[in-house]
Order: sequence, then structure tokens, then C-alpha cells
Amino acid sequence: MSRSFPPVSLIGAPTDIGAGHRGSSMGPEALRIAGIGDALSARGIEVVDRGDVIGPRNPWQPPVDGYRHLDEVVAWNRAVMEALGAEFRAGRMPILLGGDHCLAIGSLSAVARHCRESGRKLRVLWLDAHSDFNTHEVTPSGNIHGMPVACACGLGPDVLTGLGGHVPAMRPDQIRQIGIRSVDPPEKKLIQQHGLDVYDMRYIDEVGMKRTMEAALDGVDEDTHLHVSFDVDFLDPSIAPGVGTTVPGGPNYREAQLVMEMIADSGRMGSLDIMELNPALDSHNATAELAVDLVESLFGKSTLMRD
Ligand code: 6HN
Ligand code: MN
Ligand code: MN
Ligand code: MN
Repeated sequence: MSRSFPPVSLIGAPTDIGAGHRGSSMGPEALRIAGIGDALSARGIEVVDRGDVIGPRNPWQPPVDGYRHLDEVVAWNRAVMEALGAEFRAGRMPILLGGDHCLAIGSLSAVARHCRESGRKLRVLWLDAHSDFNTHEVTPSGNIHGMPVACACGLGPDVLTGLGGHVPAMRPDQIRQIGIRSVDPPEKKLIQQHGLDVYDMRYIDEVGMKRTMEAALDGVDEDTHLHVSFDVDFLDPSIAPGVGTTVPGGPNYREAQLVMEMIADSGRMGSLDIMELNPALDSHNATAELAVDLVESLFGKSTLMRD
């Protein structure tokens, strides 16, 4: 199967402003060193590295009113949203190199706006060990990387929910979460109240990854913009140690490859976040190299003999 992909722009967002561990600020450079640009070029994709967006330094303060670093998080997300918006307007596919997952508030805001302006349907695939559906009332940590999905659905401070000018940026029924295995008890209540579609590890264990992905991609058609938000802690920590919030019992290498291959087969991926890679916790950049390997599969590299 040969597929054609739109031109791709790499955008780094080197910050750990929304996390509880320092170090994901080094994620973009680790992904570059692992060869993300060359890997895509080698697949015949036109790639430009736009460099990094800039934002405030991490002051490493405790949470205030349930948010750690809210002002700084807003500044970084505004920069991310603007950088991605420019790529969509230019007809390019942005790949956001995080950075912690709070930055998905900016990327989801930009993607939602792109879909409103282009009249396309939006489907978000959230690959993560966590649901990231906390609010400042219930967060156990105050870390905003635990809140981006809630913010995108309109739950959160106005400065974040209103970033893209439309509240909520999206509806829960536009989102599918895959690989979930760590949800805080009050977060679970919120997820149930809002009807978020969660394919947790129990579901994956019972029905298998193939049927999970078929369900998550059901209804995706030629008018759909598929946004993939890949939190590297989605992967089992035995293969991906370089993240701040490891949770055992995640997808193994083959299951993760199948996820990526099935997304590639849909032919509808329009944007991608690669988040939470923490080189300070990694071993010889192995997790970054694994992430690049999986991204190659997202762009159609397949081990199948039938293509
Ligand atoms: N991530 N649920 C925990 C919290 O602090 O809200 C962990 C969040 C992790 C977020 O990995 O992107
Ligand atoms: Mn996450
Ligand atoms: Mn996570
Ligand atoms: Mn698009």
C-alpha cells in the first residue's frame, strides 16, 4: 500500500511547565537526536523542522488554587496553538514535539479551530495511560498535564478553555481514549458524567487491540481530521522507561505497532502530538528511539508482507 502524506512540520515545545517531574522540556531535542526528521524524509515525506516555540521558564512553584504554573501554562499553550494554526493554514501537517501533555490544550484548540474553519469532522485519539480529565477542584497534584482533555471539553479555567475562541473546543463524543489504566477516583466520576469513550487496558485485554482500534476508528471517513495525541506513557514502562509518570500494564511493542499501523491505514491522520518523553529518566535515548520507530509506523511503515 503506498500512501501519500501532506508535508509535515515539526514543532518543538521544550517545557515541563505542566508536569510533576522536570525533564520533558528536553523531549523535542531527544526526538530530533533519535532521528525523527530523517525517518520521515526517508519515507518520502516532505519535512521541515520549524524549531521550537518559546515560553516562560519553569519557576517550579507549588500549586495555587489547584493549578501549578497557570500563567506559564497559558503562555506556552497560546504559543503552541498559534504555531499549529499557521501550519494548518499552510496546508501542512503539524507534529508537536513535547513537552508535557498540558500543551495538548494548545494543540487541541488549534485542531478544533481548523476543523470548524474547514468544515471537517474531528476525531481525537488519545493514547495515554491517563485520562487527563482532572479539574482544579479534584486534581491530586495541581499539575495541568492531568487536565488537557477536561479543558478541551470546556471544564477548566476560562483562560484555557477559551484559548481557541470557542467553548468548548470539542465534545467528548469526538474523543476516544486508548490504553487508560490510571484514573483518579473523582476524575472517573467526571469521565462518566461527560460520557467520554474510554478503551482502558481491561477492555484491550478482553477484546484485543485490533477490535479496540476498529471501534476507536469507527465512523472515521474522508471528511474526518484525525488528531493523534500520543503520550509516551501509553506504552508499557518495560519498553518505554523515559517518562515521568510510568504505569505498569500498558501496551507492548507489538500492540503499540498495531495501533500505529491501523491509524496509518485509516489514511486520515491530520496532526500528531508526541508528548511526555523525559530524557532525564530515559536510558540511552531508547524511549525516544522507540517513539520514532512508532511514528514511522504511523506514517505507513509496515512489517506486513501484503503491502
Ligand atoms: N500525563 N492523574 C494524575 C494527575 O496528577 O492529575 C497524573 C496525570 C498524568 C498526566 O501523564 O499527561
Ligand atoms: Mn497525558
Ligand atoms: Mn500519561
Ligand atoms: Mn486537516
